[in-house]
Order: sequence, then C-alpha cells, then structure tokens
Amino acid sequence: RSKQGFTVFFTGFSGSGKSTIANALMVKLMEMGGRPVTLLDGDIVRKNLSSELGFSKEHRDLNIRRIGYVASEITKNGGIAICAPIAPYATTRRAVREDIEGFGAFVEVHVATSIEECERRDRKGLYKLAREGKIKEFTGISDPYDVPVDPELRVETENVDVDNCAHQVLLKLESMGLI
Ligand code: GGZ
Repeated sequence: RSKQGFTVFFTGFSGSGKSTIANALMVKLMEMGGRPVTLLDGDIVRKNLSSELGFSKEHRDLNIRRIGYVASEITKNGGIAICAPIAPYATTRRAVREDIEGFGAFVEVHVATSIEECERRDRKGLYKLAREGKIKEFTGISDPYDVPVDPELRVETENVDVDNCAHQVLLKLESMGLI
C-alpha cells in the first residue's frame, strides 16, 4: 500500500532560509523516489498564481489560501507538497492545516531565524528599503508575524546549516511515518 500524501509548510521571515531549506528538502525527497514532489515557493507563487496581490492582510490571506488549496489537491492525490511562504497569520495557517488534514498530513516547520539576523543578512536589500519606508507593511519591521506556538518542527539558520535543517525535516517525516 502506498503511503498517504502530505504537505510540508514552512513559515518564517523574509530571508530566514525557507526557500533554501525547502529546495534542499525537495532534492532529498526526489532522490528517495516514489511520490511526486511539488515546491510552492513564496516567490514562484507570487509570480504565477498571485501576481495581482499585494501585502495587505486580506491579500496575504488570499495568497496563503491559494497555496493551501493547491497543496491540498496534491496531498489528496498522494503527492508531496512543499510550501514556503512567510504566512504571518496563525489563523490562516490553522485554516490551511484544517483543509489539508482532511486528505493527509500537515507538517508545519517554523524557520525561526531571528528578525535581527534576517535584517543583518538583508540578501535582497528589502529590509533597508523597509526601514526607509520605501516598502510599507514589511513583515517583522512594520507588519506582524504570529510566531507559531505548536509547529511540528522548529529550525533556524543562524547556528545550523541548510543541509542540517533539511535533514531535521526528513527525520521528522520519518518519525511521523510519512516516508
Ligand atoms: C514581506 C515582502 C513584502 C512585504 C515584498 N512583506 O525575501 P523575499 O521577498 O523573496 O520573500 C518575501 C516575499 C513574501 O511573499 P509571501 O508570499 O511569502 O508573503 S505572504 O506569505 O505574507 O503572503 C519578500 C517579498 O515577498 N516582499 N514586499 N511588505 N515580504
């Protein structure tokens, strides 16, 4: 009997390492073979699925609900969905969890790299623009982020490298009987 589908849902600040860990995880899962793996990265979704949306609470919620819908379809069909948006609102993450748990497992991974570290790295220069007020409603600077209270797993990229974080996710999936 083939195993059930599931969704790995990363959440965390811009620059926290979500995309990099998600990519490393995708490679590891693909190497294992078996189920198809689909990555729904924040950037890619915003370009292809949510191109008309901004960053108000309403638009962020709509973006996350769309990601959740696609992930639920993948999970329903026995696949693996890896999502990596900021997803700042706990109630929206909860709603997506409930949508998906009807079909398979939902594994929330909080990438808990601190806002100080994300701003210090500032890989895309967005934090600087946010501080200057040139980007409004920037998560962690001028917009809220609800810290996940009870995620399946918490990782961080300040003291731990990406490959190790992805490995921790794999171990969690294994302990949950998903892989
Ligand atoms: C947060 C923003 C904003 C604002 C543009 N706030 O590092 P990035 O660039 O590539 O990741 C961020 C991305 C966030 O999109 P998400 O779809 O993940 O957000 S949400 O889950 O809240 O819908 C960042 C960029 O878009 N970006 N403006 N104001 N991030």
